[in-house]
Amino acid sequence: MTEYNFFKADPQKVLAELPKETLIEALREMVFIRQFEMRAESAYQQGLIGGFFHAYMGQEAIQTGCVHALGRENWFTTTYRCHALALLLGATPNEVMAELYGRATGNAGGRGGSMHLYADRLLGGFGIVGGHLPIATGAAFSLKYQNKKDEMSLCFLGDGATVQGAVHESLNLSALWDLPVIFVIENNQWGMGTAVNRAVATQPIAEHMAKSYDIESYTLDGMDFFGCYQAFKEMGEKVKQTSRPILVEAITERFRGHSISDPGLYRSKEDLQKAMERDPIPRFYGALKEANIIDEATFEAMQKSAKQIVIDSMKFANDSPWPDPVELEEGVYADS
Ligand SMILES: Cc1ncc(C[n+]2csc(CCOP(=O)(O)OP(=O)(O)O)c2C)c(N)n1
Repeated sequence: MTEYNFFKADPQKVLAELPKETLIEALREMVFIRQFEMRAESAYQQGLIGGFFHAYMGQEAIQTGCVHALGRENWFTTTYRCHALALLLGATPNEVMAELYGRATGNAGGRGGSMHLYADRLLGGFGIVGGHLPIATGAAFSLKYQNKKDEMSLCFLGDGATVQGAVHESLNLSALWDLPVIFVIENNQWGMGTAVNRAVATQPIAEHMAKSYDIESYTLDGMDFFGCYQAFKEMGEKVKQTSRPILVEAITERFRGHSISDPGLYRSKEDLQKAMERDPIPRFYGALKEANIIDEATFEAMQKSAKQIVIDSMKFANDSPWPDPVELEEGVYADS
């Protein structure tokens, strides 16, 4: 069992610092992401959605905390597990659901599906493991080149990706050139069916790897909104001041299989149950309730409204036209 030296969160400070509405909004977003994926999963099982589908369930506090701490006005990249980040960065539930349904009204015109979602500041969900780190590094280089000091590049990757060559090339260049980028390893314990300790030689991953590139690292409880929010806030300030990259490892656990077609037989029910006891949503809700920021009725109404928006998005998707095959080759090259 790896021992982690977690960033020390101070929930009371966050509760005092953030307006009540912002805290409720963050919880609403996490609830919404969960509802969205649960219902999309059932649509998949009914044959309404095809292709790949990787759920983010269990990991919601990380990207929600990050976006709240640093704002949307940065450049984001992530893996194929990208439903949450697209929704957090402003892609509408209708366009994301329609993309899963493969319809012309979808986020990528029905061409990308679940793994390739975009928003104004989301450069993509990417299917090649580790392949997006050079893109995140390029975004950071571009910001530095243009002397845009208020923005940074934020890149999410999995634990399994950390042993890919492109990841190390990106860490090296961003350290060498002092690029404003935060690489966030979401360690959900598994790379498909392989446990992280069977795939990655040195752990805690960020702590070890950052030393090789002479950059700072953070290790976070990725199932705690407060810790994620506070740590990203602190890191953001450091990156703005120093323009040095930071490597983060957020410890979490995915609640579903690698993708929807994975029954997850490599993980015992007891281990999953234990992980689910740390579910970031009830934890965050419990803390807000204790602080008298939210009550049960408001939480229930929040869940009900999320469900309704998701159901409406499914209807929108289902009623939308299929892409016209004549347009298949459009949108491949950018206009110069
Ligand atoms: C270069 C490359 N190799 C292999 C794959 C197949 N593959 C898809 S996801 C995955 C596991 C990645 O695990 P991790 O980085 O921990 O991310 P997680 O899925 O746990 O979020 C693999 C090996 C791929 N998509 N790209």
